[in-house]
Amino acid sequence: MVELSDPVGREMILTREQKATFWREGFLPYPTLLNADELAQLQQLTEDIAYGRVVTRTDIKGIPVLEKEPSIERGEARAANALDELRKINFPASIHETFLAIARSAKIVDVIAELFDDPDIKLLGDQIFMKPPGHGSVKEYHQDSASWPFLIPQNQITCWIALDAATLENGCMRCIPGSQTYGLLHLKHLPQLLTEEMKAQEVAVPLPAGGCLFFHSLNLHYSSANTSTQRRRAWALHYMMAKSKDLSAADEIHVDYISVRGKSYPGYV
Ligand SMILES: O=C(O)CCC(=O)C(=O)O
Repeated sequence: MVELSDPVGREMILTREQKATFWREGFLPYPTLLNADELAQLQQLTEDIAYGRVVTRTDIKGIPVLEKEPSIERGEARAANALDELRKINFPASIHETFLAIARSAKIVDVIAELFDDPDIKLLGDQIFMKPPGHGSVKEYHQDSASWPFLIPQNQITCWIALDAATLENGCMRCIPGSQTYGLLHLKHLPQLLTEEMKAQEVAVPLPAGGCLFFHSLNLHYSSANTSTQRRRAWALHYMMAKSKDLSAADEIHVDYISVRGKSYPGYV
């Protein structure tokens, strides 16, 4: 159902129910985002980057663009190919124009603007979690805001796009509904919070390739190790309102923020 009451007077993409679900649960599955061409292009690009056919920078502000799986790095696992050695490709939108074009596309940023009720949006960073078959490692429970404690308000939204089908076996996302209302938690307090009772509330979000999950930066989420034979790549794009403040100190490195919709404001990000 299409709603007609967007603040800027255009048709809304999300239903009122979807928007309410996002703010109540802290996440919203959105099973069709990329079309087959976009998906094929992005899958190919991850291969081209891994095999060195597309030459990228080795780092951005000292943060490496390519990160290997720890077990590969330690020589404890062997990957069948260069693609499946990788744990992450950092900052795709800052290293390749195809990623940047999709990061800026209306089909994503209009949804983000609707969720924020704000037309002015910036990309604060992005990464591809590669989760290779067999040795793709766990991503422990965390809140994304813990990586950006210098941003105020702590109100960011990630669009997590499945570049392969994400299943229970290969490490789909798992979220704790409502946990975005807890505020920013210290990592050392998570073991006390994450009791069996709490973990029983976890919602697994399998997605088809090309689908996405929008989630709030304070929502607790997790992905298991990939114990299957199927690769699970996913591109996480982190967005914020252009009227956010950046209090980062010199040792808090981040990429240059990219305006993806609407205006920028002096004194803000
Ligand atoms: O893709 C994953 O396995 C983890 C993603 C994640 O934790 C994030 O995007 O914050």
